[in-house]
Amino acid sequence: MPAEHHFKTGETLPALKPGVLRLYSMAFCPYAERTRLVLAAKDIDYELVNVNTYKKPEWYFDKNPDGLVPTLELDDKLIQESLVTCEYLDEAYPDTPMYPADAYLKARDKLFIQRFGNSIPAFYRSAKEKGKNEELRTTLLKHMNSIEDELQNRGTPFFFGSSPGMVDYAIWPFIYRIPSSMALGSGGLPESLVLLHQWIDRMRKHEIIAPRIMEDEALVEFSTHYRTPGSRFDEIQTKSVK
Ligand SMILES: N[C@@H](CCC(=O)N[C@@H](CS)C(=O)NCC(=O)O)C(=O)O
Repeated sequence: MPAEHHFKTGETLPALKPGVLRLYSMAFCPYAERTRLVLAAKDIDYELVNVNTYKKPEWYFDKNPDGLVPTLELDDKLIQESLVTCEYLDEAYPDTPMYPADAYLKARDKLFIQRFGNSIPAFYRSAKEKGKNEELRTTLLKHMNSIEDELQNRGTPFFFGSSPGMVDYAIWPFIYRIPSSMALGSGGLPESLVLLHQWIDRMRKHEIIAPRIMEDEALVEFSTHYRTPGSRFDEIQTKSVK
């Protein structure tokens, strides 16, 4: 995919087309990637509008008062927060379900995603220190160990079973950024997390994931310049597809 345009301060909001689902995203955002993956897995047609999250267009706060991506828009409906957008899509487009039908198993999946979410601040903080903060690294490793245990308990190729589901898509964008972000230092994920490594290999090869993986070089280039006047939203060529 060529470099993507990101709307920034001063640029006009593109007109919304009636009945067409729109996703406000940002090419390098792992949260928005959750929504993009669920859209792809469910083969839902949508219009992609990327937002420059460093120099946000004024109109974006009408779409999301927190100014965060992702946001979904359909006619007069606006849905924010990555996990809420994913759940909305799962209910509004019930083909290719992302959760088990059983209410208890579904609750278990949601709890797992919620607990994973607790590790995200440690992920970002550890990445900022290139994995050199031992306490953060230990916290993050504890979360990775609990993922390994969950894979062991489930005994399935993906968390959802024989194909990826909500748990897989919700955690993947963060897991595959571990090496490029250096959140676990230069050693990365310990080899002892055998099932997690196997899951990563399976995910990398999966038809929905494979064409949408953001290359490490692109992620590193983006994060090196993010939140600086030299932010590179529109300049980085990526191979990933919508
Ligand atoms: N809890 C939000 C977090 C989304 C988020 O932090 N997105 C980042 C981009 S990766 C963002 O929009 N940052 C803009 C800002 O912090 O102002 C969600 O799950 O959607």
